[in-house]
Amino acid sequence: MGYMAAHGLRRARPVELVPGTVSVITARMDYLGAATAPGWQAIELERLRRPSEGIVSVYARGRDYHKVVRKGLQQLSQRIAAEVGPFGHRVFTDSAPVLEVELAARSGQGWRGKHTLLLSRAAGSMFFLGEIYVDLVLPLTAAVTGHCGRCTACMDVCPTQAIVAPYQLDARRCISYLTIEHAGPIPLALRPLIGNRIYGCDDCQLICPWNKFAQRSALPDFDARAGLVGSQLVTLFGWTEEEFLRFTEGSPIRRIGHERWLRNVAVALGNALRDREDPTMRQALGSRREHPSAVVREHVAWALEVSIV
Ligand code: B12
Ligand code: SF4
Ligand code: SF4
Repeated sequence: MGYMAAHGLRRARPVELVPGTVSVITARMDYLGAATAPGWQAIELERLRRPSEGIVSVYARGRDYHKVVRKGLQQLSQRIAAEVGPFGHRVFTDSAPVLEVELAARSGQGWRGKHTLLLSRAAGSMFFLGEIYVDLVLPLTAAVTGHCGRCTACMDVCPTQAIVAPYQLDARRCISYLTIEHAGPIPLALRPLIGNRIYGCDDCQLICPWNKFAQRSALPDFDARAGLVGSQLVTLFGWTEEEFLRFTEGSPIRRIGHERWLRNVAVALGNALRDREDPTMRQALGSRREHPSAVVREHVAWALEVSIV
């Protein structure tokens, strides 16, 4: 994530990113799939207790949000242009040096929860953020007050204790960082804490009481794809590179590539074996012992070793 330091204060100064920017329109897009069951938080927490199942975090089970949010923001820009005439603008979502949570908080989309994500009374936190930088003078919307109160549930539940203080995250400990952004070996001390989370992590949001108000998306884009929910680790570990690319086409998961995918699933298999001996899992791991990637080989060896103890 070196890009954050590289961009420095440009991240906090919209006009340096897009000259001529006068206002920023912020937006949220809810991403729970339309078919999400009532009581979904408990259902998701239950998955964590099934070590042989691989968990892909909720936001990544459908289509890549970058495309979906950008398209929505472009449509919104066109509608604004139809009302006010042509205007200078650029849309962003997680694609540029933009402090999205801070902008959303300052413009009243919600408040920053202690887990650092944006949280709203009307929609919890299960949404993406996006912005339109515009050269129009717009009336400012006011920030809202926070409603975390004395709650610390997200801090307490975090498996790696990555939320080191309220509103402060040590990304190096966050499972989302470790399984998605981080290249190379996952630190040994953190591997057992990752459990069966193979892409991202939702724990701090699953436990948050405000997420009972999380909204379902009206778009089919965020419907969960077959294979990404409820699959066994052994099946996911068996995907060839070609299958990985096919099953993750148009999904944000594709970005991590097959090697990191195998690394993550190997960690989860090691954790499952630690919970209960299983010849099928051991066999699956064994089949990748000679994988061309040193990172995969090392994680496979760790997974096979750790369980013998
Ligand atoms: C880097 C990043 C990560 C990192 C670090 C996360 C973090 N909390 O910082 C990792 C990989 C860990 C991560 C994980 C996740 N992420 Co992320 N991530 C980002 C990204 C690209 C940048 C965030 C960032 O800048 N962090 C750095 C810190 C320092 O900045 P900050 O916390 O925003 O706020 C500080 C500054 O604003 C500063 N500040 C305030 N005013 C000013 C003024 C000046 C002048 C300066 C210098 C600073 C400053 O003070 C604040 C407090 O320290 C954003 C998209 C974006 N471009 O913003 C998505 C984003 C935050 N992530 C998102 C999501 C969904 C997730 C996950 C839930 C995914 C998952 N399920 O696995 C997890 C949640 C983990 C968590 N509890 O945060 C969404 C959040 C939506 C929401 N409801 O808030 C975003 C907004 C992407 C999007 N477009 O929707 N993410
Ligand atoms: S996403 Fe997971 S690891 Fe990261 S802060 Fe939240 S609970 Fe902790
Ligand atoms: S779990 Fe509690 S402290 Fe954390 S964001 Fe939600 S309300 Fe705030």
